[in-house]
Amino acid sequence: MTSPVFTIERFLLHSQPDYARGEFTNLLYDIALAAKIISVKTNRAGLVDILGYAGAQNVQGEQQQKLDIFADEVIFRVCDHTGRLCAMVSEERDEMIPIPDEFEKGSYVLVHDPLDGSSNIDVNVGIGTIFGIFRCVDWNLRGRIEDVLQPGRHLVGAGYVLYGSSTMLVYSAGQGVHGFTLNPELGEFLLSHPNMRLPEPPAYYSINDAYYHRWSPGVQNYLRWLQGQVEGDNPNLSSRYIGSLVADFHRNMISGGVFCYPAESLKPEGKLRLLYEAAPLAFLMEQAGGYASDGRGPILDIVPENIHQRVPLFIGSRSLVEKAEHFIRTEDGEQLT
Ligand code: P6P
Repeated sequence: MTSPVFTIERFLLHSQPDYARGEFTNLLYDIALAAKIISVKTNRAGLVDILGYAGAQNVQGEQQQKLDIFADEVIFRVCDHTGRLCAMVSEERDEMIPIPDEFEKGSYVLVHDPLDGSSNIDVNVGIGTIFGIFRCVDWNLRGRIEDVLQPGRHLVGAGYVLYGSSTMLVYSAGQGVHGFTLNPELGEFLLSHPNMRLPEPPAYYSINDAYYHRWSPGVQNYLRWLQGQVEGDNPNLSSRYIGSLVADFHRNMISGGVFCYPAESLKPEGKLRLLYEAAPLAFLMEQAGGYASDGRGPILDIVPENIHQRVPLFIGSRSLVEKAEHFIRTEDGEQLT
C-alpha cells in the first residue's frame, strides 16, 4: 500500500492533540516557512555573491558568513510579530531577543542556531538549522531570562533542518521523531521519514581525533574502544566525521552511531552550545531511542547558566554513549579534561 501524501502542515494538524492546534502548531509552520526561505538561498550560495565572510564577528568571535546573517534575519522576521513567542535566543546574537513591544507576546520561547556548520558553506557540505521550543515560565509576563535558561528536560519541541543533497526538516513534539523532505517544485515539506528510531546495531562513530592529544585519558581510551582496539570488546564501527554537526547527527539518526565533541585542554567546556545545539538534539535523540551526555550525565538535566554556555557532547546510540560515561567515570574521576 502506498503511504499517504502528508505535507508537514497536514501532519501537524493530524498528529497534534486537539489542545495543541494553535500557537505551537503554527510556530512549527513558521519554522518550516523560514526553512524554505533559507533553503532557497543556501542552494544558490554557489551562484550568487553571498559566499565568504560578511566581515562582522558573532558573539563566539567567529567570522560571520553572509548566509549566517541571512538565516538569523529570516527566522527573526518570520517569528517576531506572530504573537506566538515571548522571547528568542540565536547563536548569532549576544543577548536574549525580546519580542518588540509593538507586537503581542505569546506562550513559547524559540532557541536556535540559524545556520550551524557555516564554515562548510564554501566547500558545499551539508549545513543546518537547529531549534528548540520551551513554554514561557510565566505566561503573564513578557520574555525574561528565566524563560530561556531552561534545561532541555523542559523542551516541548525541537528539530533541525539539514540543507544537504536535499533539504530535510526533522522534528519532535514529544510524540516521536518525524522527517520531512522538501519538494522544491511544490515548495512543500512532505513526510518521508515517519517515526524515526535509531537502528541497532549502530554503524558509525564521529569524532575529530586531531584533538586526541588534548583529551583526558578516559576519552582517549574511549576512542580506542570505539576503534575496536580494546581486547575482547569490539563495537564494529566505521568512522565518519563531516565537521558539520547537523549532517553528522542526521547520519547517525539514520544509521545508528555516536557523535562526540569532548572537552579538551584548549576547550575545557567543549565547543558546542548547550541551549540551542546540544539540548534540542538531545531531546530528539531520546525521542528516537538514543541518549545524550556531557560525559558525566544527561544533557537534558543541565540547567544553563548563560545563553551561550558550551558543553561537552556525546550523543547517539545509548550503549555507545553510556560507554563514554563509563570510561570518563572510571579513568578521569573528577578531572574534566
Ligand atoms: P571541529 C561547525 O563549526 C561546528 O560548530 C559544528 O557544526 C561541528 O560539529 C563542529 O563545529 C566541528 O568542529 O573543531 O571538529 O572543526
